[in-house]
Amino acid sequence: MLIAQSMLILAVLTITSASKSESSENGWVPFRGHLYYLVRESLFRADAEARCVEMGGHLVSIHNNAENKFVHKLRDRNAVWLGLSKNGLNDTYKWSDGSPHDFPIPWDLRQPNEPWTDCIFMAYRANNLGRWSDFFCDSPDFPVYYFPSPPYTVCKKPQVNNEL
Ligand SMILES: [Ca+2]
Repeated sequence: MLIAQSMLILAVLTITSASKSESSENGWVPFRGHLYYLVRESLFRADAEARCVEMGGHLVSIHNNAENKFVHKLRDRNAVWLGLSKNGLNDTYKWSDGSPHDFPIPWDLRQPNEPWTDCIFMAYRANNLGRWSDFFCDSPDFPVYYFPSPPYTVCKKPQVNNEL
């Protein structure tokens, strides 16, 4: 009985220390070699990228389904800017951090629907599974269902060992 109790306590301690190591104290959250930060402030796209650069990173880039799921969870149901943008009508997308555009865009329902807009974000919806939408980069008139408006921001930077 005593052994069983000791093992239970050990298990609880192990779980506690594991979950603590997954979130760094300065608000950056690690995932597979990078750190991510949810900036809870409504910003136009250019200001959002500038904020991420100030913090040593860029707007988040996403390269596979696992990373998209992670960012979707981190954003906590807020609309958030992604680092992907398009150059006018030529349909050439690029990430602000310079990484390759190697992940097929998981468009939300009825997206993309504004070919004259250049910026990409995850819209607020409880059930959209982290799919993406296009919209103007600097419109003060985001529809209310894109709450918050303009969106919050997810920044990303490489994880360096001495930062955790
Ligand atoms: Ca759209």
